[in-house]
Amino acid sequence: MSYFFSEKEQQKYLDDGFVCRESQFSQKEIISFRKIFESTVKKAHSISDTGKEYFLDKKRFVDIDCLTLQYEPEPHNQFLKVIEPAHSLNDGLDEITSDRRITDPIKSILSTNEISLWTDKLNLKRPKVGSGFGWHQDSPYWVHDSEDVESLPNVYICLDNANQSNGCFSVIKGSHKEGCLPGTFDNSQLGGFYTDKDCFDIKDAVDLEASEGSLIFFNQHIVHGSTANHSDQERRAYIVTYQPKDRAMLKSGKIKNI
Ligand SMILES: O=C(O)CCC(=O)C(=O)O
Repeated sequence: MSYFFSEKEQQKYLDDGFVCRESQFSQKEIISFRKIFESTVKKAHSISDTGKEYFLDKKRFVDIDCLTLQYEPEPHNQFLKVIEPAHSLNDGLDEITSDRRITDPIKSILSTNEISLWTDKLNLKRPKVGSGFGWHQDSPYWVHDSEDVESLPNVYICLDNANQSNGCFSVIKGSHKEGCLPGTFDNSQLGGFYTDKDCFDIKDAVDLEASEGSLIFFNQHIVHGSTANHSDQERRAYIVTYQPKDRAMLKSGKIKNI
């Protein structure tokens, strides 16, 4: 069985900057993924005290070697928001990052049969406390570390049903075509990483409501974000970014061929 993009999907990815494939994993697989996700979160909490804590725009971060833990803003700053790179805490994630339902479409996007990992993150967005992600592109975060920012496609793996009330993933359709866009200038520390609102049309926003086990493949230049989780439902996601084989990963500089 192979899962490469059809010509239609390939064209949609080029035109829109994203492709969604609904319900790619069984209920049994989703339950197993969630167990891996939660055991990774537990591990992150257990080592958090050993790291170096710092604050950017009042947001709390902890670095432990190559790992970065990002916490929710106050008053919820004991809740984790993002763990990156997550695989460094749990080998169980390798089962997911090497699954052909994920890697075949990535190979279609990169037009190569051999790929490696760039980075991977667990986004927790817990019920009632999970904050949103402002409109941004990933490429400006990576452009100084990657020699080839054009070759860093992402996949967003839905671990829960995602809709507007729990803060589903949203994209600005077609915004990937402009490459790296200017950031905002608001004198904050992280403002430069949020995309200047004059550089895209909010009318092109698409809320990607998707069921658990769905996969959203998206371009590293697409403007994306999501709102807070106001519901009592989980909205967990695992986002993995790939590149052609034999290339160093973002944080560790090591190579992890898939
Ligand atoms: O999890 C989300 O809804 C958005 C995540 C995101 O924008 C990111 O990790 O770059």
